Amino acid sequence: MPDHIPFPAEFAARYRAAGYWTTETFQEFLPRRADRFADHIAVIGRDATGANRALSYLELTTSAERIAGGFGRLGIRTGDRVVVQLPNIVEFMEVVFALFRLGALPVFALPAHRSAEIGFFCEFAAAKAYVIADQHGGFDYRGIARTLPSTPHVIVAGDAGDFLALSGVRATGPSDVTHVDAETVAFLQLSGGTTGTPKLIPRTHADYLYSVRESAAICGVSSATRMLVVLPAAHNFPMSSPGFLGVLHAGGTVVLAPDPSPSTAFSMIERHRITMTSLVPPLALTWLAARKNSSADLSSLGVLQVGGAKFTEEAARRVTPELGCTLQQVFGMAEGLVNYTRLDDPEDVIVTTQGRPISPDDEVRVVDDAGCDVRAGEVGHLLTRGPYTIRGYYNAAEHNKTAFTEDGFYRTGDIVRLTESGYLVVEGRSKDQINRGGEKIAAEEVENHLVAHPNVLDAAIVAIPDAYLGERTCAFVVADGEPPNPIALKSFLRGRGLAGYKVPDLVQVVPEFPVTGVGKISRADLRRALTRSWEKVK
Ligand code: J2J
Repeated sequence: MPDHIPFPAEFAARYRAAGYWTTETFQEFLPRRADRFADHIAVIGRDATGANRALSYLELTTSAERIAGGFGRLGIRTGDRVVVQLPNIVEFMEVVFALFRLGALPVFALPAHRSAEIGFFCEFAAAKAYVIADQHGGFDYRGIARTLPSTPHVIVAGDAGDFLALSGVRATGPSDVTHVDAETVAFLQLSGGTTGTPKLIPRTHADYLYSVRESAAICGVSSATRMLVVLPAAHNFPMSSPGFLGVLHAGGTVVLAPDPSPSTAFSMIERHRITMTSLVPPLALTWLAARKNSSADLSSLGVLQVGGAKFTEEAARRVTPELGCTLQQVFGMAEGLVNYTRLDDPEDVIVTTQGRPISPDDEVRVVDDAGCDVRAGEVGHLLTRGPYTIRGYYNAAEHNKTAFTEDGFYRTGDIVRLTESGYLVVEGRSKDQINRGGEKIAAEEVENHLVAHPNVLDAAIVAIPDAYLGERTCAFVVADGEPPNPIALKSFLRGRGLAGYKVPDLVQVVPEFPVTGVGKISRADLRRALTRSWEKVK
């Protein structure tokens, strides 16, 4: 695929020789597991109609094969992109493995995305189809489908209305399969982004499967693992660290939680004898609080993974005593690098660090503003390169020039420190992104939407500290004429089809932005100045 920047030949050769990259692809991933684990239950969860279902490896494989056949008849071919926006329902698994079977590329949208994001993904990736559930969490996804300008095939799990029903797409016979190469792109993940438009992350079969296999080993996943998927399954963390893919790799059982509330999750843990799950810090805090008033039997839960945003040491120390399981901190990114505390690490390491990389060939550099390596143990910018970290975003030549160094290191935008034993501690962030409880918001993207309002002259989004979410967003706005009403401004953003989590928590109208130095200041400086002025107000 021309839009994908491949690994340089000498690196690819090294990763192959080391056995990291194999010839296995996602096309045969599930059929191979079905050969070994045929009648073992692969996935338990609700379907789009709300019915409970449990599918064996064989049943999931057969179902994915039929849907692949149906997609093929619609003209979806190897290499085509398909935007998938499904909640945690069994059709998510069926559809994703159907696309893998065809060698078509899922673009993993999140359930929280709305028409602004989906319209962009469909157009930017020139998607052949958009797959949704009819409704979820009180929202009707068919409404988004109606806003798509050049509507691709819209395929709906549940009540399709005017669109194509997923149930009707299932073919009777198996699909025609064109074999794909392990070093080609398997799917596009989403980046939290730092710029005006979201970025798409091309991951290859070989690089991703390497991270999945190693993650499963590091996290002790086996055919006895029963994982509860609480976070949206489309997110890189519950997908691959080790995620549902790691569990299916090992022949275990994936259980899909319809919602992340502790009451739902605790009863599912008890009923399904769940052994592991993964959460973002705010959810972990909610679970800790709810545990006090719950008598659910959580004794099967061996490992609770927490990642996506910084988990405070104070909260981390409460996990084992209060939930009775091992904590694993996970510091990862959809671009590649994933760090884990190991299950047998001493408690101090588990509660005070964000883990160490998966691979001995993950290259990690901590550098100062000038790009020079800092002294051991000092704080700096994290740069990384390795066998499962991308060399460039999809179709983003300009952005790639700054997002990666000339020698191919990804600039993570994270400020970290390396401990003597090679563990990473996340100390902050240099990128213009807000991490709202694990949900990433690119400041510039929201600012662009704000300045489209007739009464907004200029806007700057900054993060404000929050005990529960870690950070919330504040929009500082300079008015053009009549000052805009904050509530009206928020509904203006929703009306533009922006995902709810990107709508600022607070809007402050200010007469002008602070000027920090002579001449024109950068937006990054402006955001820093506004963050400081916010700290003073508190
Ligand atoms: C602090 N910041 C963290 C942590 C991610 C596993 C786990 C998480 C993600 C993920 C993932 C953090 N402490 N423990 O893809 O496979 C922030 C950093 C990082 C960014 C990446 C996985 N864990 N972060 O969160 O692509 O700023 O991936 O660069 O969504 O989240 O975000 P994302």
